[in-house]
Amino acid sequence: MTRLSREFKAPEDITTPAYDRAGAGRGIVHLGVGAFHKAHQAVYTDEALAAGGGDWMTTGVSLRSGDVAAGLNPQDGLYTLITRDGSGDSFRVVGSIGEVLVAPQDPEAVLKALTSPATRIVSLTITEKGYGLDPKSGGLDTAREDVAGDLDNPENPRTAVGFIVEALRLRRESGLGGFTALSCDNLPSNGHVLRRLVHDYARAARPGLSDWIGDHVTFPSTMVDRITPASTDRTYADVEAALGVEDLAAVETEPFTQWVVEDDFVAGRPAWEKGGAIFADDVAPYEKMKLRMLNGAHSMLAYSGFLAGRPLVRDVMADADHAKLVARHMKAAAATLDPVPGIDLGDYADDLQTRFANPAMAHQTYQIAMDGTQKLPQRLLEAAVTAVERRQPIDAFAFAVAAWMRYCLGVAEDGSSYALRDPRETEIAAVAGEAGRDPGRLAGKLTELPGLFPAALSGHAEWRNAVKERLSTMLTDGMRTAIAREAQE
Ligand code: CS2
Repeated sequence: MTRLSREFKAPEDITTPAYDRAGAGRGIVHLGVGAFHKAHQAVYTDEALAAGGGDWMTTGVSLRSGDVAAGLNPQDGLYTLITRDGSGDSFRVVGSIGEVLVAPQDPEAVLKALTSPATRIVSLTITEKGYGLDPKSGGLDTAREDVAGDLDNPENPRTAVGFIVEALRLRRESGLGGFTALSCDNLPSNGHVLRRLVHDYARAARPGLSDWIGDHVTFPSTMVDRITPASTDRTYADVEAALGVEDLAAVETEPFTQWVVEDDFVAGRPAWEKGGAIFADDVAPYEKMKLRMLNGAHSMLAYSGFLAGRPLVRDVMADADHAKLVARHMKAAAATLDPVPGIDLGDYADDLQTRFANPAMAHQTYQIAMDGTQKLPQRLLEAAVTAVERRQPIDAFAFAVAAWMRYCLGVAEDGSSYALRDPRETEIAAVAGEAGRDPGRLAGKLTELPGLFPAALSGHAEWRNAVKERLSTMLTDGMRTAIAREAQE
């Protein structure tokens, strides 16, 4: 089987890049090219290039492993995107990524791309833990090993923020302008977060650079949304069957896609609106809505679903009680939000449930369960604080948090163990080891993990009790019973 490459002639019904890929310059460097970027921003850029041209091809960067590069580079950056729903699959070949650099293998090449005069946007999908954020201060966690290492040796960065600041220093030195730094991760006010971290880092490593950054770099916030499961053998096999070509970079996703972006770019941007992006003055309300309703419900169903023996999101939705808890969660989350311009939150919740139930998507609960300590605050805990303040029901949030605590034990109900895949897993394992299956002790110790739970919850007796009781049911009677009981309330 030949491999996908620029020589490939696609069957007629398959969309392929309708623009001059080799002739278009590289205007974007994207840090963290993974399945999500390939199913989301890269498609908007592909549409923008097809509609209006421009020098907006992307140089991808992997900050850790070489896997994505090994898939994409031999294919000239091309890959197939499968869109799946109940009515069948559709395929298109996306061409907006020119090549992928692997930072640990060739950091010089990454700095060269970042300091190219053509680079005008540096975008990021590096996951929550990639930012080096100290949840307590909201600033840079200078005690973190990778951050501290970069601060000691800023010319040879390893972290995303380290690369950005070093690139900006070099750009200033050679008389170039700045760029737009565009965070596309699931963090509230992601642009503000990134701005703060970049300035904290610059002040610590490069005194004097911070003012220049203030004048030459913007940090628009964005809300991103497209459910993208990790690719599997089935993804590759389906592309082979449909296109007659081997594609080791293929990704699969759902039909729905959404991107709300603050229109604050220092040196231009692609016509992303051609791909359906929405430009808004303030994305914060959209982001909060998505984080609390979509991602919050996702995290709840991931922990409870994984432990209830439901490996896929759609398995959760196929169980009437569990689906009821998903709906309840979204409703409780919606009640913590202020009105969102142009959106009916009830309709939004209905649409989310349809998306979660997509019968063609194999989205693993175990995938979503990853990195809980990085996700809980913005998805569940902030909403719970608002619910407490407004004297609204807290049950949905208490159930979700109890499910995470049960998950922290690292042992399934059949006694098999699993990896937590959380940057704080060593700390969690120590806590879980001490507490064992005693719900009061386990809940108490996890609640006291430094920097995780806000005082408004950890010091709130009713909240603590609501969590502990649910955790107790989960440990004594099992997750399925806990779900059934909760659905009756
Ligand atoms: C999910 C998200 O893995 C997760 O934590 O909740 O990746 C989710 O699928 C996306 O945010 C949807 O846009």
